[in-house]
Amino acid sequence: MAVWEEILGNYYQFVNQPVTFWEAVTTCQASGGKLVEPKSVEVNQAVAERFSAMLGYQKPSYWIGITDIEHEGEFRYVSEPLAIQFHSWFVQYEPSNSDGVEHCAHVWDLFDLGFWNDAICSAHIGFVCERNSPC
Ligand SMILES: [Ca+2]
Ligand SMILES: [Ca+2]
Repeated sequence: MAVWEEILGNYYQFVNQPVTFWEAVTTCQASGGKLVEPKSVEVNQAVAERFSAMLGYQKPSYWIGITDIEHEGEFRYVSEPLAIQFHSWFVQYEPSNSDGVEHCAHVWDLFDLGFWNDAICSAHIGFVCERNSPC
């Protein structure tokens, strides 16, 4: 796995390999972190910008650790059963729960950098892991 990079006091791994949402969750846990849970506009944008820079300033698509799999429309963090404190849904259009099957959140390269969509959890995209210490 890639090195842990410091951003605003936490540490992140950027993985540009297509996996499902739950594969991303377990891979981050196995490396001692969690799937990234952006809790401020500053962190959300800084993480998106760093991943974009890694990709030569293309926009990335990647899972974030937020799901409404238990109760439709109630988005919670994967790591703790709390309603999300911050969101960056693409305004007025997302979360759409399209076809009734979109329960996993991601940053989508279709949108301006850093905006979120809800997608089907079995889609394959990259992911970002987060933890609060470098090792
Ligand atoms: Ca949903
Ligand atoms: Ca959607």
